Amino acid sequence: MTVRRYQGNPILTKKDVPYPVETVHNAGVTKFDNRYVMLFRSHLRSGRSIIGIAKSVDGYNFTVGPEPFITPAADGDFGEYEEYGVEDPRICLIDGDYLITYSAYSRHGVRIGLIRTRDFKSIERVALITQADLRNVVIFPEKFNGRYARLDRPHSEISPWSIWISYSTDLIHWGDSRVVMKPVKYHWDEMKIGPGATPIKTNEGWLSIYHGVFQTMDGSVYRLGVALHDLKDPSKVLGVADEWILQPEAEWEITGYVHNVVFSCGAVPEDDGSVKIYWAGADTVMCVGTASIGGLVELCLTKKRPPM
Ligand code: BMA
Repeated sequence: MTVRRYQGNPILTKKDVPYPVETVHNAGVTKFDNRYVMLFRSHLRSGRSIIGIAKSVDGYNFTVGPEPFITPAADGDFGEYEEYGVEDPRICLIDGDYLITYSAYSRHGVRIGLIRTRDFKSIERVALITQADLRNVVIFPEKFNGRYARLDRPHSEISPWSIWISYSTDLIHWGDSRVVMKPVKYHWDEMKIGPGATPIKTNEGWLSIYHGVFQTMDGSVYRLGVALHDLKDPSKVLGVADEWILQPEAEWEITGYVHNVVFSCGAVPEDDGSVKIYWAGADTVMCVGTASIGGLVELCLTKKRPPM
């Protein structure tokens, strides 16, 4: 088995949240101050989303903070573009700053906001870093020739839901974009793909955990897969594993708010060569499992499907 599910799943549900929410899902996770920090999305009864915070010593048992961590801004540009809610945070630690990318929803569409924190107490809204109809942005935790790099996921009818790379010198203005990976026809990820967790550095390359979607008579099935990007030039994809690494199987993955979904926004590499992968089951609860980083890299390099 590629990913070993934790026996105590689900690890976080709405019952663990001390304010009224309907779901706990799509969480970014990182380590800060000897703790695991999880930023998780919750649906309110209005149908709009906010982001909460939970902390853990072991990465499995989390305690939720008393207040939400990110709620839509009240005014200004952020207020206008977050009117319908904030969703799906990813966390990147770079040069001592924790960068949080999240989906900002409004009547103008969905775009990505960037928040910076150093202490997970106060936050600074840096910029809205994409135009509308672009989601799933993960920033690499290192710069390349002085530039930040990110994987993002624009969509067009001609080239649906593909993964692109973009660069920036200031985290605000992004460009030099190019497509790096596309869904493959009649394959588990044939309908959509999108970046999931912040890429993980390995000796062989940057390991990227992404989601892929397959359309069935019973709706979409969301699964997780892995790809490996070149260490020095992350626009180069060295391999994409042909097989998924995780699919909806547990009861809380196959039923819930949106059935048949496993969706990841975060993974934490450990010193022993394993990685804790966090995913939401059915857009309703948070789960965790472990995998061998070396094993995932090997899958990308030895059992490949073409990147495009
Ligand atoms: C995607 C996004 C995610 C969600 C997933 C499964 O398009 O909306 O936030 O988890 O669908 O419903």
